[in-house]
Amino acid sequence: MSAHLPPSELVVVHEDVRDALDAGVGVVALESTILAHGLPHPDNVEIAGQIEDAVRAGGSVPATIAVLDGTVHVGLGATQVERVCTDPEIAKLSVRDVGVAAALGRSGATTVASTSALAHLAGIRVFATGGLGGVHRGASETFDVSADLGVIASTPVLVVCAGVKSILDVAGTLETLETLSVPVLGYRTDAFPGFYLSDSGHSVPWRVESAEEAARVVVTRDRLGTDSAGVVLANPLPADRQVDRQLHDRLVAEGLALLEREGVHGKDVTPRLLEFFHDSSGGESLRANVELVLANARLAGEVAAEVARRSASGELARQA
Ligand code: PSU
Ligand code: MN
Repeated sequence: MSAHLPPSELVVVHEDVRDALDAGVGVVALESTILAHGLPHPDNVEIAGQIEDAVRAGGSVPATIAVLDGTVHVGLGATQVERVCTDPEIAKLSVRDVGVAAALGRSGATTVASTSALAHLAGIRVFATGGLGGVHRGASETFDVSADLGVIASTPVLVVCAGVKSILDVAGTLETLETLSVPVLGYRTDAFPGFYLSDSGHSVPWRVESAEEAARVVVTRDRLGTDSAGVVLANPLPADRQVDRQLHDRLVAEGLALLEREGVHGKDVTPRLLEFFHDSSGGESLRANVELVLANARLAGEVAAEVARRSASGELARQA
């Protein structure tokens, strides 16, 4: 699938990313909202580098995506990553915000939704993150359903994540993914992960045993052309690395009460909760968060490398 890139004053693809795409090397998109709004400063700067290294260890090239002074960047240099991690003016941009930020010359970090959309524009097929946005508890009253779900449903990018947090309505999120025709694959698991927990208590419809199998799903779906939905690849923390369940349940209950008390809503919900978890878990939530993001980046690196390899050999087969 070739990318139809917008003009370069709007979207700049980093040289390393462009070279990798041209050479048929795997590329993994990375979101910047987890850096700017999901992980505490100053740890986020070092973690950003570790995430990129994990993609490389998986055999692919990382492309962290953000909007800086009105320009979309697909692939950031170290100074730009540092700015995303440090600048308090960095907004949180979902897809609807990207064009506005571009027009007004603003800067912002991209969510799962906007990162997927921009990755697709650049011809990137695989994306790694921590947790997906989803259906919030009480959504039947508040209508708070993350734009992540709708965008994944219409954007052919595979997203590696550790499920969704149990602050969300996990069952409702899975039902919505089914309604939107987004395939959900468990990586070596039958259970949909619960971010800090290895098992959310809900099952996944499909299970794959390897990066190679996940890549085969991407390439086969492309060749079949049934639809242009993305794929969710759910990668759980190993059971012995998950957050203690009692601590987890306490944090979720207290976090939800805090939102209520502070009247937090809309796009501030997730960042506020993450901040609360990091402040109140004695480092446990951060430890687990970092481990799962690194594991997802590594796996995404392996899947993207395999997708690239299969796509290249498909090209050769067609030319022969
Ligand atoms: N889940 C996490 N950490 C995060 C996010 C989600 O565990 O940082 C971020 C992602 O960028 C995701 C966004 O796309 O929050 C979803 O926000 P909302 O619910 O406002 O759509
Ligand atoms: Mn929301």
